[in-house]
Amino acid sequence: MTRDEFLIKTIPHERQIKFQQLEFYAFVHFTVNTFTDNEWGNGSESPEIFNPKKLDAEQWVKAIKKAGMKGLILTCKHHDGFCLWPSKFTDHTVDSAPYKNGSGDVVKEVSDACAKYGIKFGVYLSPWDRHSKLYGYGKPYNDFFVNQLTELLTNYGEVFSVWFDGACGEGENGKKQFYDWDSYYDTIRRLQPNACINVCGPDIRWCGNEAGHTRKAEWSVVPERTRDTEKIAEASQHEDNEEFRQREIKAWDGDLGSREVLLNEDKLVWYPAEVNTSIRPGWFYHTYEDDKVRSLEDLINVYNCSVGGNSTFLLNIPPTPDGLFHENDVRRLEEIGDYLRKNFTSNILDSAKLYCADEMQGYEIDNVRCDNYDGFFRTPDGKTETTVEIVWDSSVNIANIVLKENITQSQRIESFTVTAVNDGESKEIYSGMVVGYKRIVPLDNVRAEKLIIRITDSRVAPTLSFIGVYERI
Ligand code: FUL
Repeated sequence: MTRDEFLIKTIPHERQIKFQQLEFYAFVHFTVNTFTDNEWGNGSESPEIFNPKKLDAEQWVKAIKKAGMKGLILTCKHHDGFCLWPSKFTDHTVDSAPYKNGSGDVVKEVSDACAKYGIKFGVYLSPWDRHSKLYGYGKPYNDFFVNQLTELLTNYGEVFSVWFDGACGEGENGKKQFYDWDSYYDTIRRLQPNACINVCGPDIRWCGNEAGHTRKAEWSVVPERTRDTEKIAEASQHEDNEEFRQREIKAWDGDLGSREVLLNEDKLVWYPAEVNTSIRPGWFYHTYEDDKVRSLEDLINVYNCSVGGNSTFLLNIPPTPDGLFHENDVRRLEEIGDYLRKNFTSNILDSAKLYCADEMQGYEIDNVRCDNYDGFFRTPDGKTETTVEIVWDSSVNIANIVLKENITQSQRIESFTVTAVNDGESKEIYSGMVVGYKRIVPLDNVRAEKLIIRITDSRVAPTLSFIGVYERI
């Protein structure tokens, strides 16, 4: 077996494919911090302050749906330990809050609203709990955590994601809590086998920053040790450990999966990136950030680089103390939805002819007209370069090109270029590295009668499951 043949043996689990297909989904940070104006609570906040008088989970869900998002992950418990659901394992919950006279359950309201509007529901449960007296005492805390996880994964319908943060402080005893990740993962696999475990988990990796940046080449096939959660969580505490530092792969390292990086790795995993960032500077709501909602241009750029850069995009929108999304955020979400509809609806590939000299029987180039993995294009093994021509009868205006590999066959394409031909004149208009699940090539109305897509390097043989060429409507 050649090295490249070994690399393409790593493929996604079904749950990872389904997750990546969601593409764009919401984070909602909401807890006592919303009322104290803080980003991190210390666990001593009184539940008395939690009283979102106008809370309307349907308003949140309708707004994210309009933006084209497919899921929502709620901070059911952040580092402060306050539970948005009436957990039986602590009284530091909505039960002790004035909200709905202690009979509220925000997790239920949000999961019900998601179910009503066809949005997937996910849970963020902070392993670091600054309120719990058990924190720092080992097993008793881990049991408590598993009990809370069990409540969330049993009582609120299907969960698509369990999002674990790496933050880990000391307990009141001055001791660090060792998280029993294996028992957390076992609980999730047992109760919600289709859920992906993100960040401090084996299914979806943190892209390495919270600003919304994506690497030029975001690889889904990476060394297994990339997902060593203990090491991510403990990274800062091991700075003096030379041997550890040499072995460690940090989530923010520049290159996680090129051939060179994988050269001496014998254990690889499918571990795709998620880009998580907030629509405002903070994760929680602050009035003073009402005029700091990120611009449409900025967010579209993050979208193109993440969803269109072989990653998923988790965008946080923090509700106000009233329990509503602020009108500025709602407006921006609507604008994103409008932009996506205008730019990715009219696929003019339908009116073009497709040519490729390296077609194989059963893997013809025309298979890329259908956006699924049932039919796809590929070249014969060993043919790592190929050229696809897309030809119209007369010139067209192109706003975006979308390329997708068939990731059930692993991630193979390593570099490609796009050339536009207009009035017989050729010009290379884009050169990129990976494609993976999806590559968006934003072009802003390039005129062309012909496009030439050259795949200039790939592992074993490139696949394409879909090509979209979009004009703006
Ligand atoms: C971080 C947390 O400390 C922030 O408060 C926020 O929840 C972010 C998504 O993850 O690690």
